[in-house]
Amino acid sequence: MANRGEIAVRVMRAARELGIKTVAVYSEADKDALHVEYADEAFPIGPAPAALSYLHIPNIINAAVQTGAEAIHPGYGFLSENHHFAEVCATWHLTFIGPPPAAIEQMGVKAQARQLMQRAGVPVVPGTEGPVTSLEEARATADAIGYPVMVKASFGGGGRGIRVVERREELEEALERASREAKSAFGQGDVYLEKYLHNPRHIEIQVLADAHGRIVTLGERESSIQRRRQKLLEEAPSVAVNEDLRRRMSEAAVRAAAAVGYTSAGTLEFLLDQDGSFYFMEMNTRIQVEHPVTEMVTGIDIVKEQLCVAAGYPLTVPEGPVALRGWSIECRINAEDPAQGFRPSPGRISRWREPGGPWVRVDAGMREGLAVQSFYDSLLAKVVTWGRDRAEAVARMRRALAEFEVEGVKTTLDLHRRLMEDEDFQAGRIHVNFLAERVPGA
Ligand code: MV4
Repeated sequence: MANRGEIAVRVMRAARELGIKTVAVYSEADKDALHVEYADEAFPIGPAPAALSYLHIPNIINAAVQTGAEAIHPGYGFLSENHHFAEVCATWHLTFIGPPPAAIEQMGVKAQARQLMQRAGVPVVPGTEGPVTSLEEARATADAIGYPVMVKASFGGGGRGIRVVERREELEEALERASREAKSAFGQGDVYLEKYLHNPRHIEIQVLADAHGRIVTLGERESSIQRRRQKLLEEAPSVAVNEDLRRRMSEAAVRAAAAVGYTSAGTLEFLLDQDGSFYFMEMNTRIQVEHPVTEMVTGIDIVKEQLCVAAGYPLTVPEGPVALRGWSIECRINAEDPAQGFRPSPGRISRWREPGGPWVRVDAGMREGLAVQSFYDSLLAKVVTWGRDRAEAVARMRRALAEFEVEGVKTTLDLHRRLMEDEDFQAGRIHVNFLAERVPGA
């Protein structure tokens, strides 16, 4: 398991259910961590900084070779979307539990992915075909689609290298600055144009594909509650998606996966406009943090499917459309201080009491007495609830959040408690700028 925290424990739980032995890797800072304790075996991979441990490919490969591991699960973040790492695993006859390296590479460059999707018949936001080649082309495209337009870095993603251009006279300067920023941030200055969508929703489709040609979709998740492209709360299904829209988005997701010869779990991220149009944003070629809400409404263990597919077995998902039942919500409990612009809040956990009871799942990587490291991302745990409908899932989340006690670090717990009381949230009236409108600095 080439990762740490809650996802490492979660993946090893699936492995254990399948009778697969597990090896945890850990940096010096994580020697007392939960995932180390949970594994059948643990192997040190270096000092605290991620670059010298969880991102250091030779140490990860060495841990696998020394322990006789047959396969590596990358989790999310770290090396999970590094196609070079997937190739190195293959070189060392280690099965990479994820998609083929080529699929990771093709979806990694945003502008290239966009072109690929257009050819696969997946709707993309109207804009330039590929990177902007001249000011004239940019002007012509912007005039055709209408202002405001968005300038995006080809090698960007996750919200970096993006700017909105309200009027024609601002275009030239915006292009120059966006390209300069992209060059310094991503080493590549290519930018492309898109029509700006006002307050869209972030809707994503979970895909599972095996090596025997089968691609299935597991419905949608809505991840609109974000700040600076960091998701905070996700749910499945979405109030904005009906049967017909779900079918059309799922069919587009299958075409996208087929276009890159996808296998394992993957997610197509779309922007859903207020008029019901949807557009490809990016494809995540990894298991996502928010996968549990899909598991709750489908009864499918996505990680177990990944393990089966990686071992060459067909998907165990039954034939036919996957039935969705009830509603599920996930709240990410991060060691951040929303009152201080979500600044990371490291420290020692002096009190940790998780919620429980009917239809409450807590995927945690922390426990009382452990220190929250500033070396890694701030996610401590995910609280996931299921209800027969959205109102019950919200009420259950309200009760679970009230039970959850964390002391020693500031967390997003209170923010989620406030969200459960928010009338617009309760009515499902959410979009990607929802949090920015309510929390200063979000
Ligand atoms: C957009 C958009 C509106 N119109 N593109 C932000 C990160 C990048 N991956 C895509 N993002 C957006 N692209 C067009 N043409 C609004 C956003 C956006 C957003 C998208 C998904 C989730 C959260 C977001 C927060 C702010 C803006």
